[in-house]
Amino acid sequence: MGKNIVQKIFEAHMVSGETGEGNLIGLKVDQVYTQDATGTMAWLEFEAIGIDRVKVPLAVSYVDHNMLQSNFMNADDHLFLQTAAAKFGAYFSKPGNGICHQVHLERFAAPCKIALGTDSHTPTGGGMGMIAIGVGGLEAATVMAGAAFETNMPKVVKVNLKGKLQRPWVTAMDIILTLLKMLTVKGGVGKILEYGGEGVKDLNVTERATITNMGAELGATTSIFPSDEKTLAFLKAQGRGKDWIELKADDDAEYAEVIELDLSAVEPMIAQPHSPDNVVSIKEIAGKKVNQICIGSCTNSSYQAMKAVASLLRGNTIPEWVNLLINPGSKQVYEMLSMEGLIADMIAAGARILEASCGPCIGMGGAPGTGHISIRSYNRNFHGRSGTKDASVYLTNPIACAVMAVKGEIIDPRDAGLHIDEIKEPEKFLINDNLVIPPKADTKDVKIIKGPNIKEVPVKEPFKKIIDAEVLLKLGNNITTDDIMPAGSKVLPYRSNIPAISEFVFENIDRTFSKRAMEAKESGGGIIIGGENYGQGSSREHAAIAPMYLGLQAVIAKSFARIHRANLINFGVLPLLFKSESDYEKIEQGDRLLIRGVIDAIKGGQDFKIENLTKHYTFEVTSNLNDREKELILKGGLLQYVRG
Ligand code: MIC
Ligand code: SF4
Repeated sequence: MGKNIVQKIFEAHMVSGETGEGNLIGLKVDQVYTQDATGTMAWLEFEAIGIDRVKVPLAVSYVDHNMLQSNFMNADDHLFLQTAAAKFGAYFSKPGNGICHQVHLERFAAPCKIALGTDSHTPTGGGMGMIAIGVGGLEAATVMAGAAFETNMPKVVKVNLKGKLQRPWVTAMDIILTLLKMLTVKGGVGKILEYGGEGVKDLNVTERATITNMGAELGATTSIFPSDEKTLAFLKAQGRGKDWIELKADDDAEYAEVIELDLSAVEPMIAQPHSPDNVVSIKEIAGKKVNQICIGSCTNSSYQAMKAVASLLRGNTIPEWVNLLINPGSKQVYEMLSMEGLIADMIAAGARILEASCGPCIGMGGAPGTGHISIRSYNRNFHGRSGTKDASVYLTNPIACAVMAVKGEIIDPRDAGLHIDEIKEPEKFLINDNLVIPPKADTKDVKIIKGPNIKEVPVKEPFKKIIDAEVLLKLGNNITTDDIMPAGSKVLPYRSNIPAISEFVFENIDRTFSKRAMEAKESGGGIIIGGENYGQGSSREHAAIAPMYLGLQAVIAKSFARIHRANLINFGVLPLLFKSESDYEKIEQGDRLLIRGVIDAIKGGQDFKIENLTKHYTFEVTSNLNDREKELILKGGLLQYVRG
């Protein structure tokens, strides 16, 4: 029987288990990378494990999220990360070098490798033909310390592309928005999307990367493209032709499912507030006046995309009611645009050019005004994520963004009467890695420097036989990690300080949460009730550690997003699933729940009977843990498990 791409890479990296849907497998990992907002925890966790040097062939620590230095905290974190990378043998990508996913794609990603990153958009590397998976910091730390990456084998779904995009107005972003419309933010859960078919050759590596990047919004474990001549051309242009290997699925490869997509039928699309799957064609909502446009982020920051934006802006000017912000994704792209005078075109049109970092995407500056409409070429438009609760954030392709910046309203780019040059990726990129510090051989004299805001990683007490806890909050479907642990310029600097950041848990949903949780901690702790896809979005393990620090014992939900579920388990919090959805309806905030025989249930059949002491009825839940997860949750979490 023929093999698909995913099977080929997995089999070449397998150290335990067998490929086959649902099986627990152990994989040898080639590359691990961290970014600053999740990296401080990851490197503190690596230090706590007590290993001298990373054991993976390549580790990179990036700084790209916490770039607004309004006091000492972020700068101290950067220095901690730099000295930790120096101590433990990782590359360090300095602030200013760019967004981790874009830089990684340019300088390190390679076909047939497996990479883990402490960020949910790590699948960007799938555009290069690698398996790139987003994980929590502790997962990354244990892999860097030499462990295999253990996971249940996801379903492999083929996305069969045919035809060609209607260029130049329709872009790769419209492909992934079309898929989000078809499949929704839950559509990829438990799946790897493998792209194939004739249409693949219409897309270059950075376009493929836009699609795999935003596959995270489908909830997919990752997404991957084949490695072909386009991959070779990109690697050669990056001076890395030797990293190329061909990778393609066998003709008779099998898939759990096949999704057909005709590229020639894809229209310019836009995701409306407040979810990346709330997608319509731009035409359907044309005419709305816009206040802010943001172009860039890890989704749409390639040289090609930025040059197209510059070509559209050239000779035009933005109207008086529009603010245009542009954040190129990497220093490489930024430097090239500057040398070619393209930044000048953007500035002349009225753009505010930001540094090569995440910026407004994560609410690190650039928050829209009250009730404003912000159009972004980014990947997430969750409620409040921009930093302004009542702003309406829309997501669309970078060319459409530039057109809307000029016209001041939502408009199908094909109807705007503007000129755009047809632009391709260059044959040679400018290579200047002066902001990347390579690992050193001798690290014994290196001192790790920790500023006063950097605190130890808290750990959880292992479970007792009984959980007797209060329902602190009942929530609906698709709760994001931004809802659980908000980001933004006020909160992000506390990423290395769990006691301080825990005060912001669920801040945008219920301001009293952390206070109530702390009180409940004294008398047995808390339980959260969630709907479908609980914890979608970011990989931030703070959405698990901070609630754990506040005494959270369990989350009972209809279903969980993959990374958040793993983060809960890694920090000793039980993810429980309702057996009957009608029980979800009956529970209310404030109910007291009693779960007996917790340890036996985890070790045994994983069926738990819960008594609702307030409403006097019993209901059943299950935990669905694999053997490794059972063991580590019983120890109180992954850190205690790896320390033995
Ligand atoms: C995001 O896009 O939500 C982030 C910020 O990049 C996160 C990581 C984080 O919260 O630090 C992600 O995608 O994992
Ligand atoms: Fe940064 Fe936004 Fe990409 Fe997350 S989605 S890595 S915040 S640019």
